[in-house]
Amino acid sequence: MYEPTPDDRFTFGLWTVGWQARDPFGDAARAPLDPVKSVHKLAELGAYGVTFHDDDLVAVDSDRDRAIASFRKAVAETGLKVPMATTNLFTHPVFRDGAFTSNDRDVRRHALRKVLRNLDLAASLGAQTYVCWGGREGAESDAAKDVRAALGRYKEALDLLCSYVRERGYDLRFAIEPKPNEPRGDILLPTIGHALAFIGELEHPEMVGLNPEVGHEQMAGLNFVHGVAQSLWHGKLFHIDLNGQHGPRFDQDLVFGHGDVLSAFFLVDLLEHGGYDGPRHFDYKPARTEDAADVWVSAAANMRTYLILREKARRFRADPEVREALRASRVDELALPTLNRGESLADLWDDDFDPDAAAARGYHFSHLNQLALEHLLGVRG
Ligand code: DIG
Ligand code: MN
Ligand code: MN
Repeated sequence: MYEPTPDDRFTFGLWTVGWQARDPFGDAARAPLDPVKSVHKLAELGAYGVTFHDDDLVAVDSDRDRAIASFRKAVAETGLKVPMATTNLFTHPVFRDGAFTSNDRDVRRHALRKVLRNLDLAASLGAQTYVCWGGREGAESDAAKDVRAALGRYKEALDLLCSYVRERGYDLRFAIEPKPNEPRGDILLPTIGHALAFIGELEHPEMVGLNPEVGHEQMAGLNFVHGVAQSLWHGKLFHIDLNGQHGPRFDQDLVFGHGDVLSAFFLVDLLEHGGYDGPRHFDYKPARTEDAADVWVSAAANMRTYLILREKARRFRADPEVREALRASRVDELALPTLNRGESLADLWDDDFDPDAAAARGYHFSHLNQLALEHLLGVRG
């Protein structure tokens, strides 16, 4: 019942299963993983597609043409899609003060060249979304970065990249991925809200949306489901990074559902019933404790957990007692405009409203939330 198929549209970044578990306190715990092997293993597990940074595919100093040819061959053999691509603008020390917003103009020009080159490859592989995670765009001290100028450079970069895609006629849209901190002390465009405001200032805002990541909003102590709902409300949920996180701390990139599982349940409920038809993309890290074989156990766990939560959300929505509880909590009434059709503000004064009587009306949310929890815990539905 919970066996993934390509119809479920699960995708993985090459950098996830390929993570060698190197961290600030320890050397690599796993050997490098050939992208070709990842493509075949993910296909075996039932994935729909694979995504990549330029450097995941073409390791520095490797034979670019050969690496790309073997990746194309593996993707063709397995039938995996490549819905998204992105650029590594964070590993090489040249980006230590950022890429698009480095104080060093030569670095900013180098970053643009690196993205332009990978946009061509992404388009040739059929990608439709190009993610921009500005992990190094930020600062550790306020004196070091003129944030207004940095945002100007960020806008300049996105505007140039959008005009390049338009000139080339690529079927590509950009998705900004917010994150509050790590690796920089403070990253620019730290949350969904900041990124949405920024997009509104661009030359081609219709070409730029969001790639929110579960753990990144939760690192900032924010409600990820609310952030995704607002992204949907703006029509800006172009892509999504699914993983797990235990609240405000370092970026854990846990298997999906292995952090705040109640939030994961409501996230799946929103994605499945809220109008998002994009890939269900996992951007997670197999724990450093896992050996090479268990990397695939963790990859499968992401998809299985999503499918289990999808079925629980379906049963939650179909449960007559839940439907009655939603009505009792007047959740559906929020969809009613506050003014009736044809009414004007003057009509407001005709209300016969007793604030004390209204204040006495309960909302019955405890019962509703307990029903959700019981569906999640498997004692209902
Ligand atoms: C980290 O959450 C970032 C990078 O892995 C990548 O640039 C992006 C793509 O999903 N997520
Ligand atoms: Mn992350
Ligand atoms: Mn991510």
